[in-house]
Amino acid sequence: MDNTRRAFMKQAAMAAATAAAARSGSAFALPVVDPTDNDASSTIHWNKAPCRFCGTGCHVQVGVEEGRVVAVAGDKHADVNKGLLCVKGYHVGGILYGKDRLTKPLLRDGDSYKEIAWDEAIDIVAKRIMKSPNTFAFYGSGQWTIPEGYAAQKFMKGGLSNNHIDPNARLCMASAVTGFLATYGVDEPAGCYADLDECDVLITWGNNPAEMHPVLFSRVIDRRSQGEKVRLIDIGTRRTRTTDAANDFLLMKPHGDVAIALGIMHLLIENGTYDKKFVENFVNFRAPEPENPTLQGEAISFDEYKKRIAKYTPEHVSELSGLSVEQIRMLGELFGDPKLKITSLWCMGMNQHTMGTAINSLVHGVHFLSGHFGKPGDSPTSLTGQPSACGTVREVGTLSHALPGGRVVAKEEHRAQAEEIWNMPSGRINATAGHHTVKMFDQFTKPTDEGGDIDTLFVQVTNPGQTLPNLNLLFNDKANLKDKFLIVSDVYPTATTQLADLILPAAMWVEKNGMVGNSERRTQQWFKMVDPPGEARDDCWQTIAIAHRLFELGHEGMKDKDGKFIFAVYDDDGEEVPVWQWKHYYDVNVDKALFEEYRKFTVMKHKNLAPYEEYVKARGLRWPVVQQADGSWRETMFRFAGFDDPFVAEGKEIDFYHSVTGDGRGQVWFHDYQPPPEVPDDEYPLWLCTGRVLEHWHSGSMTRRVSQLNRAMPTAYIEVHPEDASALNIRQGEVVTVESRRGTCDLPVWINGRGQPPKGSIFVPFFDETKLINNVTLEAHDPFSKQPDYKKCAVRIRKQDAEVAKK
Ligand SMILES: Nc1nc2c(c(=O)[nH]1)N[C@H]1C(S)=C(S)[C@@H](COP(=O)(O)OP(=O)(O)OC[C@H]3O[C@@H](n4cnc5c(=O)[nH]c(N)nc54)[C@H](O)[C@@H]3O)O[C@H]1N2
Ligand SMILES: Nc1nc2c(c(=O)[nH]1)N[C@H]1C(S)=C(S)[C@@H](COP(=O)(O)OP(=O)(O)OC[C@H]3O[C@@H](n4cnc5c(=O)[nH]c(N)nc54)[C@H](O)[C@@H]3O)O[C@H]1N2
Ligand code: SF4
Ligand SMILES: [Mo]
Repeated sequence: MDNTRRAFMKQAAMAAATAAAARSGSAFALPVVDPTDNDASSTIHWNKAPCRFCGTGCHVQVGVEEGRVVAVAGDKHADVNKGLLCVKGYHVGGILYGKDRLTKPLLRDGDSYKEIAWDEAIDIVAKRIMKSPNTFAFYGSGQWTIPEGYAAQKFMKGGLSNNHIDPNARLCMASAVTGFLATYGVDEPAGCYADLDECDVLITWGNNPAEMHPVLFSRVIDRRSQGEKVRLIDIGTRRTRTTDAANDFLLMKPHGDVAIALGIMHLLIENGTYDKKFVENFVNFRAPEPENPTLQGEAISFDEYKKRIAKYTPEHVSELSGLSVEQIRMLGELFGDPKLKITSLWCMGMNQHTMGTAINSLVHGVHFLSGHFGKPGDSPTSLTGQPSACGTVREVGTLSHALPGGRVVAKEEHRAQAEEIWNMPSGRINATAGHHTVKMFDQFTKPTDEGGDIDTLFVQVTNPGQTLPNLNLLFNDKANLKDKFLIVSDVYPTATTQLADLILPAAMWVEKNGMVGNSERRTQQWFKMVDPPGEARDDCWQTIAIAHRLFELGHEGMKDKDGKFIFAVYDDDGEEVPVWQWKHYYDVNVDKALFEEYRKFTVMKHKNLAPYEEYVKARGLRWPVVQQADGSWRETMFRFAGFDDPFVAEGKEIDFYHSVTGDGRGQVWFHDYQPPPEVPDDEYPLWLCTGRVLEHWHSGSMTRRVSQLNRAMPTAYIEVHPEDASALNIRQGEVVTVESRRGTCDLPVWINGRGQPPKGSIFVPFFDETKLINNVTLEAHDPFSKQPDYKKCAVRIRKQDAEVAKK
């Protein structure tokens, strides 16, 4: 890229991604170095790593001096971000250096904690598990590295024969997964980020990439600023930063997306503009069974499909969705135009949805029916939120029903494959799925004598005490249950550590080796660059150390068929390295050993990964990665498309080679519209939507400790429409109480703020641990994905009485 274009792209990205920080007067530096050549005269040593935060998966260059991260720059060699970063990326180094990092294991001692040695901490955990292995559960994360998740997975399903392992990605990507499985028979997007460089039309279905995937979004804004025509259509329930950049904003009612997708399909059929060739060659039609619907559903004919879709006329869809008839017709015409290249993007609006599986399948269906599929820029692309929700959760399969490489515990053949790779006796893996997240916490916070069958819970790299829905139901009751034991590995004190019985201090990001996988199937690797503070240690080491203590205590599951420790790692001379002892953990590359074992799973469902060393050289590679005749490794940009995907049958244009119907075809689903799980009424007259802001990462545990980010967005707030505010007699900045049937939260009011909800609707971000909006949200979830709906529930606003206001 020439210098002018680079400078320009920097500008465009900064404008799109960091306007908020700039407006609030906070300054941050652009990279002033070219870190790619380590200069011998400099005392700063540079190395590559993916950014710690979002699923975009930008690469940064990390500058280390005297054992500390002192600088961070965008990595111009990275295809994802080409040298750019958003405001969180530029400040990612700061997250290591909050003043209150956890540095010692802490054991609850009445109302306070006492410091204990690691050996004792590991022993306490192992003995609790030994006493009752089946009532133990592991709650993990899409922010686990791939080796961390793989170790946890093997420990639970292979070691303990216990499937109670589930990640926070259940709250995030589960509906995308079930949508892909129902449609393609295999998970994860066909397209990649290059679609954003090629599309003529970009549709965001209720997501806000200007703040949540800012560098990715800047790719589109950049094209536009250079005079290319890209039409941006933002469908959503509130105006956001993304709306500011959109040509069209289509304001819908909550759940309106389902009606809109059905309406587009109706018009494609009615106008005869569906893609006849695509339909004839590449798809089947499907619908849920009338009784006891399953994820697979049942086949229906195209005629039957036409009959069912007939009622979704623009007029009916307008009523259900709140869009005008003209807006629906406009969408129908766009998809009916074969000359356009249309990319759909979505994230939590469609996933955190009690019809999450359905709406995911329907949007894929819109693209199939219209033939907008299989060409660069013409693609339905589900975005991932966390840096490794794809790599660690979906690919490693750390969900309660899954095994690595797209395998599931329910299938005997799949269990046998895992047992073989793990060299474990046949029958070791339990065939029954474990508890999904909501169930897991429900069981953990229910008294044992009332059937609460989880009594020890290990939480790594996630903060459920702030981020689970309906905290009063799913988390806060832990405080009163003395026989329940909560173990939390984190880097800072959080809402979750507050109720912990044992706190384990963790090493984070470049304090350890790691690998993650982003939204576009890109697997990325980095090396440890600095030491963690105090006695903080890697999550993967914690798991292995607990496993080894169990091995010492005689737990049979910690042995393979030959009696060897299930996490045995060998050096180049074939000697076992005692990696369960911290002082030896970095004698070998444990990540590499685990990754090479995990790779064996990835060839089973065409999710092939390259050897570890290939990722050391690259800024990530998109799977499937296959070896070429000349020995080199080739990544895949466009899956299922004959021109790029190595697994498409010879001569085929499109091949859904994991088709659930076994005929290479994808499924176009029909689902009837259903209303949201809770709807405003006289008592609770407002919609509440929750989500995020540019400057903060989720629970804010990391970003609120970086002063530049914290100053830019110091507090959570409630966005209220001016007319609602005046009807309620509330003023800008006034603190009010948001109340639902489940709980309350006090927040300052922001009228005409960052985002603008329509009349009758409010929005609250969830990053602020002093203002827990999840006391208010709803745990209702999709029947297939079990993902809860954080995007809509019924609330009211109460003015605080004079007494409270004075305090
Ligand atoms: N700055 C920052 N970036 C992040 C994160 C972060 O914490 N901070 N987190 C990352 C993670 S893990 C995730 S999952 C993503 C989330 O990224 P997004 O999904 O883009 O963001 P949210 O703020 O969760 O979603 C809010 C949107 O939900 C839409 N919505 C509400 N109801 C409905 C509905 O019924 N249907 C549809 N289709 N849409 C609806 C609204 O239009 C609203 O704008 O962000 C990732 N990126
Ligand atoms: N109201 C509302 N709630 C939501 C959502 C919403 O839209 N609205 N979205 C949901 C979604 S999509 C998501 S993904 C979840 C996210 O929810 P969480 O995963 O609970 O939130 P995070 O803040 O990312 O939690 C990560 C934790 O790990 C710690 N940490 C960082 N690095 C390390 C490490 O290397 N090791 C260890 N052990 N700890 C580390 C951090 O300090 C932090 O406490 O929130 C969900 N909750
Ligand atoms: S867009 Fe996401 S991955 Fe890229 S710098 Fe920002 S937070 Fe990091
Ligand atoms: Mo997420």
